[in-house]
Amino acid sequence: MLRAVQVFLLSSLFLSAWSAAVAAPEAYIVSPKDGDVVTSPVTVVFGLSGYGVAPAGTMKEKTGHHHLIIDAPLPDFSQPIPANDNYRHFGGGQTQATVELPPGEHTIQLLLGDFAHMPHASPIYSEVVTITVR
Ligand SMILES: [Cu+2]
Repeated sequence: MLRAVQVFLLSSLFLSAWSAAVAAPEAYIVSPKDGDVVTSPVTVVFGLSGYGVAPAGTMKEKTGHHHLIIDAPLPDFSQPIPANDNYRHFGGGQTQATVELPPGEHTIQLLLGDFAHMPHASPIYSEVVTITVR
């Protein structure tokens, strides 16, 4: 019985270590939440797991910087991420941003870019969050 418990504990330890090692990196918007009604300016908090945040220009494996996509679709992954009001770069390594948005419904989404503002080979992007600015 004790032996069975030991085997079980060891295998679950091994499994959790293994799944942590192979878990896909993930970008997510911590806040606001999907469906939130907010006032402008809106502070958007960026989340990232499995990868690190590094400023643009820093060539380091498994890192990138955040891009906030506002009211626009994901861009062409084979090109550098556009830079305009709809695709905002946070090349300083910022993990949150405060943006002015006119009243109405808006979508926001994160896309990680590498040192050269390119999406990664397996692009890392968040779910789309829809908010309403009062
Ligand atoms: Cu960029």
